[in-house]
Amino acid sequence: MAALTTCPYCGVGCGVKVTVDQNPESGLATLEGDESHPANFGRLCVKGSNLSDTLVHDDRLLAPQINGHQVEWHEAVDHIADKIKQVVAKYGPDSFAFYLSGQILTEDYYVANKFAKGFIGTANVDTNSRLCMASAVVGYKRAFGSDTVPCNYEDLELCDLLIMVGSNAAWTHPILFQRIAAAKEKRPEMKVVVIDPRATATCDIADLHLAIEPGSDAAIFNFLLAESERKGVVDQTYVKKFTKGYSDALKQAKKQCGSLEKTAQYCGLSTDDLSQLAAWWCETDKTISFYSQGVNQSSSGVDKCNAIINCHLATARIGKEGMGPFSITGQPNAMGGREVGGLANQLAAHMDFATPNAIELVQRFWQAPNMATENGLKAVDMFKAVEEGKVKVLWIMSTNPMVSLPDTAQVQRALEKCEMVIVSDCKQHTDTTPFADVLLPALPWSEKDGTVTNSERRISRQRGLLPPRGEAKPDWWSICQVAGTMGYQSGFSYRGVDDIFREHAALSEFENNGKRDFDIGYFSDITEDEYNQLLPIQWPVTRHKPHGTARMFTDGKFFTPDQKANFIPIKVKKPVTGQSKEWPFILNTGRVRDQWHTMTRTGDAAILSRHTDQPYVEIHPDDAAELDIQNHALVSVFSAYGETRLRAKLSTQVRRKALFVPIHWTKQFANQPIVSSLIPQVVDALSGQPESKHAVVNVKTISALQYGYVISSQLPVEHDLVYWCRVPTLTGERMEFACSDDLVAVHSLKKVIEEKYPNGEWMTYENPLSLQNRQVYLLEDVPVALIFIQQSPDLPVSNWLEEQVLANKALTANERIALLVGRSVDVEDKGNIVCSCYQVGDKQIKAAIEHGDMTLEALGMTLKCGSNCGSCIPEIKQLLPVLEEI
Ligand SMILES: Nc1nc2c(c(=O)[nH]1)N[C@H]1C(S)=C(S)[C@@H](COP(=O)(O)OP(=O)(O)OC[C@H]3O[C@@H](n4cnc5c(=O)[nH]c(N)nc54)[C@H](O)[C@@H]3O)O[C@H]1N2
Ligand SMILES: Nc1nc2c(c(=O)[nH]1)N[C@H]1C(S)=C(S)[C@@H](COP(=O)(O)OP(=O)(O)OC[C@H]3O[C@@H](n4cnc5c(=O)[nH]c(N)nc54)[C@H](O)[C@@H]3O)O[C@H]1N2
Ligand code: SF4
Ligand SMILES: [Mo]
Repeated sequence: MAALTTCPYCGVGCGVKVTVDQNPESGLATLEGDESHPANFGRLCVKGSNLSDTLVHDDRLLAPQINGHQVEWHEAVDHIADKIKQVVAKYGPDSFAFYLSGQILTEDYYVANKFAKGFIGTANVDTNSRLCMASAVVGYKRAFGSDTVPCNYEDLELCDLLIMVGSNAAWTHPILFQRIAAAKEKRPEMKVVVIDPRATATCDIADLHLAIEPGSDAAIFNFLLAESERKGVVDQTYVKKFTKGYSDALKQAKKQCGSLEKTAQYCGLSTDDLSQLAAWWCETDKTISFYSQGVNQSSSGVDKCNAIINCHLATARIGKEGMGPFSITGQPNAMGGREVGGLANQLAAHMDFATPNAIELVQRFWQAPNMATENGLKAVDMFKAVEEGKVKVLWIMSTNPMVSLPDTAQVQRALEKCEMVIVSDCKQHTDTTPFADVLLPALPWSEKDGTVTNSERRISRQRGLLPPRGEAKPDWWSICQVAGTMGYQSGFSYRGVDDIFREHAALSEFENNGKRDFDIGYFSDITEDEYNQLLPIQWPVTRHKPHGTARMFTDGKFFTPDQKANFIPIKVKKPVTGQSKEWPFILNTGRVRDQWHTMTRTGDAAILSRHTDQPYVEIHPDDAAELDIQNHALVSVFSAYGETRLRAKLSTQVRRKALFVPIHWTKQFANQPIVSSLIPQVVDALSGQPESKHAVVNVKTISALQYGYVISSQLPVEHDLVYWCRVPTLTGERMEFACSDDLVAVHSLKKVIEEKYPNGEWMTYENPLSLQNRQVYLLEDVPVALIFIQQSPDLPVSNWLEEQVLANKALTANERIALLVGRSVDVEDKGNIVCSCYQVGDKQIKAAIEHGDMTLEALGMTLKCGSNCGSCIPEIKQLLPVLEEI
């Protein structure tokens, strides 16, 4: 029977319909979009469609471990409980800290927050959401008095002007992007503006792309505020009745950004483009500003958010259909974390330590013996305190800080110094697990059970569909075990996940009476069955509003003491680090289409690796020419904090003197790919969010004597290589490498292969002209390894070649020759995969275009590309006009 659940990737929160295989151990039999879910109405993007391939099976962490030795749960729990008791007695409650994640479920979050803030007595509960939406939270709270997303997804379809600021939604929130694209296709008069220093796939639907100077967003919105006043589009009645602080904000905006020319110059834009945006802004009532990490991950992220919100308050474009300032969240449950208050500067259920009577109220509700009374440490400060020896026990849950926090060298020092690092994860090997003293096995998606909240405040169920493997347990359960062992059984003896949800709902309603926006009191007495049947619903869900709430602030009342929204005067600031002769490049970081974060789930799926197979740095061709960097060359991108080794990708999509590096690759996949190692721990003073989109760096080529790859099963890297990178294939992997010696590394690789597959034979082919060398290792005529080497870095890669190795098929004489020369005569070379769903490559698309398929629809008919999830449509469209000119 089909069961409904929610996608565990991005904050769109799409509904997924699955059937479980007859033998549940083997996974899911079918997986498709849930037509009844209001986020996606049945559609899934490429990551969602491939969820079955990314169930965590390989390298699963299946039992608790202490110092690398497998133990029983009760031993691990006793060990942790003893240590927490000991450090709290000796150094006080703040010697303990949780570092959580927007990917745990609301119920996990609730229990962690309660345990730390009510029972241990510390507010050192922070999360990777600090790196993600902390600035957006503070922006909303400063303006509205509460962390409330006013709009919903439908508004994105109803608006007439959509300003996408620092968002590459085409790749990061694909289903929402497709809803927007479909709305625009229906109503071409709807305008879309993209503000991003890079030209991205999102620009595909843009009427205007403003490739701004990095970090200059606030100036644009200050200018729009000044312009709104000049053009008379400020709603003076609304401003007077429902807001305060307008004139100060306007004064400040005019002071720095009153002039079109000066603002355009500051933002690196043409006056025509900026005035076009201002004209559309002034004439369009139904406007949404949709913002993401290009806004949040900045040393002035909160100010950027408030510069945007100011404009919406001034024009009363909030609380109505098709308008509002819309911060889109990244993770599947960053919103749930915000709701329970799982951040160091929140208390619980949208109450802060500074909220009058809140500490006493929560203490009474929890019956808590040791209430925390003030803010705890935010992520970056938390890791500093760990390094300083102030935090002695750190419990990391569902996040990979050795990859995602800025200045990973500092993170490593902190983890090495810490007396006890506990890591709860589903994987045995991540970049963080080697630093754990205690490893706790958690349930991944499909096994874990609970609720998540998406970007439009919609609570949905993630359901436990498959049986838990090994000794893995829910995260909430492990916390309750530790709390119980420390003597707090009464607060943590939940019978099941529904019990936790009811308590969470009851706290949201407790002595609330409309004072707090977050209220799901309607659920405080639902039964287990009702919880299991819960349909997606937008909070608040109260006894007066049992069907949820589509939009907030419809009555102009806010959650500040006088119910008026605040304008905030915004002083425009540049990013903290500036370019210099030593550090001439600005480094920007972000996501690629088919990978998720640190690749612990998507990294092993061959299909998802074909779109972008290895870590790269995007550099403008003119900058590359000056530095003599060729496309696909190996380069070192380095800063005062660290070094990465990447492939160069020449592209005019980045500005001059700007680089872009994806965040995903880790030491599990390449030798030195971690972009966060280059980024200083510069944070926004108000939100503590790191400036992850901005560092100053330099770049140079790396030279090697030999470049090549080996296709086989996973091989250990035993030799010192200048570069290596693992790319999963359908039957094993391709490991690309570069070495600085003349073939010593290749000999050592061959030895590893011979040891792994004894009694095989090598066939070798050397092309005397190109000096390319290809060696195939056969075991009873079946190729089990293939090594290719040449003296230049731009390696010819072919999916066909990869599919022949370990295919369990003996080769004919002709096939042997084809393999040695590296290509089959009768199999088409697809080129780089563009459409992951149907595995259609750019060479196939270009050929079809040459044969007359000049539209997306025609290509879809011929090759099927773009006709399933649609995530690749922007890229297919990019191929179209280029070839039309031929
Ligand atoms: N495929 C995929 N999708 C994901 C994720 C993933 O890992 N993979 N992760 C999810 C998560 S947790 C998050 S938070 C979201 C993030 O979603 P997004 O914020 O859309 O993604 P990013 O690529 O981090 O950054 C967005 C854009 O900000 C731009 N930018 C950089 N500096 C500036 C600036 O100063 N001003 C402006 N206006 N723009 C700037 C970058 O060039 C980039 O194109 O994605 C979610 N979705
Ligand atoms: N330079 C730079 N740095 C960035 C960003 C950027 O744009 N640029 N973006 C930032 C943002 S927005 C984000 S959200 C972060 C993301 O960064 P991380 O949170 O570090 O990335 P993930 O790979 O999602 O880590 C999740 C970990 O939890 C494990 N896991 C999955 N499910 C569960 C579960 O249910 N329970 C437990 N216990 N473990 C589980 C996974 O195996 C994985 O190891 O990166 C941030 N860092
Ligand atoms: S857009 Fe894709 S990744 Fe995001 S929730 Fe939907 S299916 Fe999952
Ligand atoms: Mo995020």
